[in-house]
Amino acid sequence: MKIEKADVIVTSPDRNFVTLRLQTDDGLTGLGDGTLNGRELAVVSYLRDHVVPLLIGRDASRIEDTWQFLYRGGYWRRGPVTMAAIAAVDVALWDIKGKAAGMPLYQLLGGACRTGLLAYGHASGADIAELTESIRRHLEEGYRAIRVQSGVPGLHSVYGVASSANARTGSQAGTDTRYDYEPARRNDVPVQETWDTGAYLRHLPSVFEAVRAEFGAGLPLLHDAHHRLTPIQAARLGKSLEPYDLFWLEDCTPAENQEALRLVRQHTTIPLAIGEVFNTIWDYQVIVREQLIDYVRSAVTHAGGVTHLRKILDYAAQYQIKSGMHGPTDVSPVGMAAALHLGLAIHNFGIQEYMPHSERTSQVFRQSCTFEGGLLHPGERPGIGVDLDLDESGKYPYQRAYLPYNRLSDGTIHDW
Ligand code: GCO
Ligand code: MG
Repeated sequence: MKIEKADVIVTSPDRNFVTLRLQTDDGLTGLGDGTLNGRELAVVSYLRDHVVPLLIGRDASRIEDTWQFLYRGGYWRRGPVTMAAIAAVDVALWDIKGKAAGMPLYQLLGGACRTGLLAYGHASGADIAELTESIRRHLEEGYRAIRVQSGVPGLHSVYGVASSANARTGSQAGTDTRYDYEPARRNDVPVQETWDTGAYLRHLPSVFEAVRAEFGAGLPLLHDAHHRLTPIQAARLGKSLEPYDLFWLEDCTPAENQEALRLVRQHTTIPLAIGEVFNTIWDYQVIVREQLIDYVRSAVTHAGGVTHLRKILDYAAQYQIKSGMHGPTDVSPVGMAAALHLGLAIHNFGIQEYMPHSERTSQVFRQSCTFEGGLLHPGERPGIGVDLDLDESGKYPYQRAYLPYNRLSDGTIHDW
């Protein structure tokens, strides 16, 4: 089973996706996601110029060996571009192995540990009334856990609050009013936004107070602070949200300083989720060993594929830390499918972020996953269960798109 052909496909059905398609001499194909939002073409070049030439002729069944070859053999380790490229190869090889075995990937990983994966959806609102409406719609669609992001008085736009009112409250994938939660307006040059941490910290507890009053004590609620806080600010936020019993507080500080979380932990019992921008097990070394987090946020796509993320999650399992894989629409349907297979097979699954892809995206990537009763399932097709329609993908050329960035009122650039 030798790799005979490797194509890197860039398509933009509403947003950019980078997909590696491997083909073996016995006619099997495998897909892997290497999408890195806003830096997509760096992964394309890494794959096309430096990885694809090494793949041709390799034994497609040797997944671990190929992973080690690309990671150790490349000299330059880690980093989002490298690890997204390795992830694309890894997932494509798992897809091929599943097809060769005639089994869905989760069976190769040990079989299902549960019937489906609890998913959280993204509610948001410029104010409490809009937010309430958005949460209600998500509940109607079957979500059993909800991420809550709110506008802040005095700030024009806030990360995580969908940019159009339609998108915030009209939901349902596949309709024009689809909730494209993309937290921020993507643009061919980064849009500048204004940020005020004090206003945010003062406002947020009242949002959760209102949501709990409306929806009761039992609904799992999550929140993403998107790396904006200092350790002591994060500690304060955690304490002030404790009465509202959050499922997690995500990315409270820019966590490349892993030690910052010691300080946060000293002050609050709020569960912490970290790691969507991490890409290797080394990024988790301190925070897992010292039990400074409760959920691992890495996506298969950004953390070296199924092979590497499984190792991170097995390490985390020793400390009762669970998965909370990143799943915004910038993870492609291929990356999402891989995540669902992994989530089904590991014991320490926690929750899965879920934001349905657009109708156009789903025409390019034919998916077999289902979302029923609040639970995701990857389906039973051999491999990861996603097909790429090459004719459709060819209709949507790459479009440069950047996330926005923040400045404080005095002009200082702030963390994302
Ligand atoms: C999330 C993330 C995303 C990121 C986006 C950046 O928790 O879903 O924070 O919204 O901002 O994936 O590419
Ligand atoms: Mg996040």
